[in-house]
Amino acid sequence: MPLAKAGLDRVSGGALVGQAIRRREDLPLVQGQGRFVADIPLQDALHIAFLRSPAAGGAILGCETAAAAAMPGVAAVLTAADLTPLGRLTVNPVLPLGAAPDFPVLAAGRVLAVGQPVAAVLADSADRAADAVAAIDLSLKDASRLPAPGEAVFALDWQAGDAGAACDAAAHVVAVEVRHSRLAPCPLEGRAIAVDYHAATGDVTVWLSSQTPHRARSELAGILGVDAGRIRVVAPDVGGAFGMKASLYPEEVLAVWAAFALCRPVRWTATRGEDLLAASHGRGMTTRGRLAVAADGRFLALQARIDAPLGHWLTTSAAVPLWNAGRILPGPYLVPALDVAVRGHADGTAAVGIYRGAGRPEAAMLMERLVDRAAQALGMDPLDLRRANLIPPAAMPWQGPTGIVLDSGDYPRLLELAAARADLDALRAQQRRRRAGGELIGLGCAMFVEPCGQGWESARVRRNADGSVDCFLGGSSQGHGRETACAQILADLFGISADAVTVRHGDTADCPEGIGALASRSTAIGGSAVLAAGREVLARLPAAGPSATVDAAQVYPAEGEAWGSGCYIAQVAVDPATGRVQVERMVLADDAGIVVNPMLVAGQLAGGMAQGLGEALLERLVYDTDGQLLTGSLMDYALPRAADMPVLEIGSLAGRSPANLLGAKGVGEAGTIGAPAAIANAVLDALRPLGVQDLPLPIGAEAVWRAIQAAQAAEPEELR
Ligand code: SMO
Repeated sequence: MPLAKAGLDRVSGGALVGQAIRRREDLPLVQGQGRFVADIPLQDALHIAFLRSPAAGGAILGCETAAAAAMPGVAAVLTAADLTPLGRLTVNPVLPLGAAPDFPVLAAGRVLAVGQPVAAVLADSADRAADAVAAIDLSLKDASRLPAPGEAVFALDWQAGDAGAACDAAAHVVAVEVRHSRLAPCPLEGRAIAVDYHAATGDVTVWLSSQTPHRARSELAGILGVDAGRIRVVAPDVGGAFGMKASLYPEEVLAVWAAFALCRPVRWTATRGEDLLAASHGRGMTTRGRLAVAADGRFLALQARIDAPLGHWLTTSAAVPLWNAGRILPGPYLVPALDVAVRGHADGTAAVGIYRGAGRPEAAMLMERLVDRAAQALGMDPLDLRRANLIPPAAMPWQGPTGIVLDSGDYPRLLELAAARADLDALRAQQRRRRAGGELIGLGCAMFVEPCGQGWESARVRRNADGSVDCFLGGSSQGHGRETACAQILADLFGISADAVTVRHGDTADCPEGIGALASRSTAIGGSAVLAAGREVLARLPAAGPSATVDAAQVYPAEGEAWGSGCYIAQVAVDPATGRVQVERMVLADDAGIVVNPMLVAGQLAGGMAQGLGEALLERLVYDTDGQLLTGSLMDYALPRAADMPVLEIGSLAGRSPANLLGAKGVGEAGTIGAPAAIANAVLDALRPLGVQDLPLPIGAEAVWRAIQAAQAAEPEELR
């Protein structure tokens, strides 16, 4: 894969920032030396298995546990009645969501969704625990079908100008509705927790597959009513998270509660099926938008209504995707009038929360579909229409109509970079030639902006007497190369080799309080915290003398939000006989600000791109009308495979963000944001000669085939 040439705007004139040095994490991981939660040895641990609700609703008439409790190896069978009163999960403070909602750890009185934990068996082996679960007799009254989504539990609105009047008066108004599939984040490592109980102190150590270990500790303390000092949380190697491991889960709270209550080590490792059923899902939004356009192509107004299912309980950041999807509109474009409403609805399904992108892909899909449709209405080239409406770099920082402030970015240059990289004129010529030969070939473009986290992150840096440097991150890692990137920053700063820098993270016992590995914040804000702490150590060095150990901790508050951006161009071929879509080319032009390590950026883009391709073409969680999950295994839920992936052609504009010390922006979610919209636009472009105007997500072979058949049956004028 060609690597991006990063702008080598270095942190300190050193040699490492900007270099594609290899990830220090990889050698042990590929040698099987990784240490994940399930690898943590625990003496005499009890294993948990959960009885999960078989129905989407209904009153619990009885839950007979005596037979299960009498089975060999079973130490306890717990239902809601056995639990002490517990607190609630905190709601992410970025969200205006009033009081914390209910947070049932085990179903009490009623079941709320298929898969909800109702009872927990603790036994001396995972198999014995699972066997005992089968012996629990749960009876439900009026086990119900999937209820219709209820009243909105979350609502936000943004208005600027008079969008309604602008739409009434505009030369063109185009409309798009997009129903996003619900997706399963599917990290390689599922949820896992191992809790050691220290008999001498009554404290616990919690190994948790988490992207937010500090938050997990404070939430556990709050929910259990225990002093946080009695809980140490350690996130060891984490095999991906993608937003799915940012919130604490009922199962995890139960495990820690049980360790305290039974004074025993306890562990639970979710099966893939349990995660598909009961870990948080992503996406699922329905977006409806109208874009008003003047006769000359200027965008005049955007109206959007976005609805999302939130499931039967709310994760910490449940409404963040809605908040993001709304506030990001209209993306990188100048649109003077805007009217956006987002609504989140509780329902009888698994919790829906953040998943890589978290509202950004939905905003990009809506806007980019609208722009392509407007280009069609105007008879304009879709890239020319974008060129005519992009926010110019001279206007930065730009306050958008929802109140966001885009810190920096050169969107026109990004577009030209992508168009040049794709050699768009040649592609168009090729498309005409192949179309004339009967092939269905499409080109699609998508532009997007990517907010990269708000608030603060922290780091502690220690320069040892031998000149080596130790760094303790407040943030954590979900396998995305934090140790390598932070070592590069500090090696440059101290003028030492990267090998002389050790980086620790994920342990609340020795790392400063931090937020975590999410929202594309790790480099932009976390990297800035590392830089700030390192500079503080350097400043103290002269007074301390060369052979002293000097230590400094910094809580770094970002001055503003850094906004990454991108322009992606996809070329697809659609098989007219089967409807199968093949992505032939994928050009990614990104502005990730100061790039610490272009290999990490390329890795982020490839992973995000694979998930974006899955979203566009393959992935969908399906519930039936009874609320049963029909896609409960990876035989039914289609993840992309290596053969589905095109070679990525990556270009990079390394601007500098003024929003943080390092000048970095995020790129961890970029692939998931730009790829679905670019691919969807490309497939629609391929099918436009047949009269196909819309396609459902995912754009699977059957959906495409049906759309082709329907269009041919309708005999569009141009084919007669
Ligand atoms: S969806 Mo991300 O882990 O903020």
